[in-house]
Amino acid sequence: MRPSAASGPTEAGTAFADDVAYYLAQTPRQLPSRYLYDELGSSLFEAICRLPWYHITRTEQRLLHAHAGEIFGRLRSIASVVELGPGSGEKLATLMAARPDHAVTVHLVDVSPAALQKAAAALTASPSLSIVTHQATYEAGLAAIGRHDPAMGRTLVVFLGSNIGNFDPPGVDAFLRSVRAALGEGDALLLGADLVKPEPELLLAYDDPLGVTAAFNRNLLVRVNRELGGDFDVNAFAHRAVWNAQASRIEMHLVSRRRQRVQVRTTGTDITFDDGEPIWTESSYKYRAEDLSPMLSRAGFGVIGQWQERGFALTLAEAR
Ligand code: AVJ
Repeated sequence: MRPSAASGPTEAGTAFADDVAYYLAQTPRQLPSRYLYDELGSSLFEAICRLPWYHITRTEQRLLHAHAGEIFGRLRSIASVVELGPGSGEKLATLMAARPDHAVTVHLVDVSPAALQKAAAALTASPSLSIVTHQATYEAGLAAIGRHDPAMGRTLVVFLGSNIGNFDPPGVDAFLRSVRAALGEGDALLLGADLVKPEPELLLAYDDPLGVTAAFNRNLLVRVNRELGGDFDVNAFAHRAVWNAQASRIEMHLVSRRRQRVQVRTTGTDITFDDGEPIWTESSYKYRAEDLSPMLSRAGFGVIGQWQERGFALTLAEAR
């Protein structure tokens, strides 16, 4: 079936400008990680997923392949699957290979049109799936799906790749509650979460020897220059990944290599960076497997299955 678009962008361009103006003026200076995924950024992220030092994607793919049948077996009559942030669509394709025989509607929710297109294309190979794309934030997408298809039967929300790691702890609670609020009792959530592991392993995954993650990070400045008329000297900012053990997160920064002035025309930004001053571009939280169940139950979910491999956990939880 052809994918159809149920919702479009809402002033995406001005949101970017507003966020850049706001977050660059904070102490410490920041840029939100959701803007890493323009077309080039999405391609660079896909390259990251193939790096020998970045295990999340492959490990999760193996877990999905091995346990998809069991996952559907533990859920009764799933009529809709909603994936938040589908990326390339490969993970969902693996999961859906084990789907029940009856018709299933797949909703893909992502802010990136490039990602939606790719994911929809990866799933069109399965002729019995109806695919609906929603170019929207997770929350707006979930709300739209509720309105779009009120009598859709049981729903499985899929949130994979440790995308949850981008939320800070209060954000996780708010996010999981909003997912729960969009669901009814007996609906479910499949969550992929990367686990705490030795620091050298974590650092290699976020500062790889090929420099792909560095390119992914610095592309944010390329995007600001292109879309907002910025004059960032991209070579004058270095990629840095640090493990913040206390907060249990990897942080990505772009560190100014010298004292320098940067202007962004559209946002009226005019700032001077000190030598060594960072822009904080991403947090990637890592979990302990035993923390996931309490985190889910605070939001109204009960864990009904968990599968682990190589420092990664796939958790299936039911709305209660
Ligand atoms: C897509 C947010 C799960 O945090 O591992 C990869 C993004 N950043 N390398 C992650 C990312 C740097 C990724 N997530």
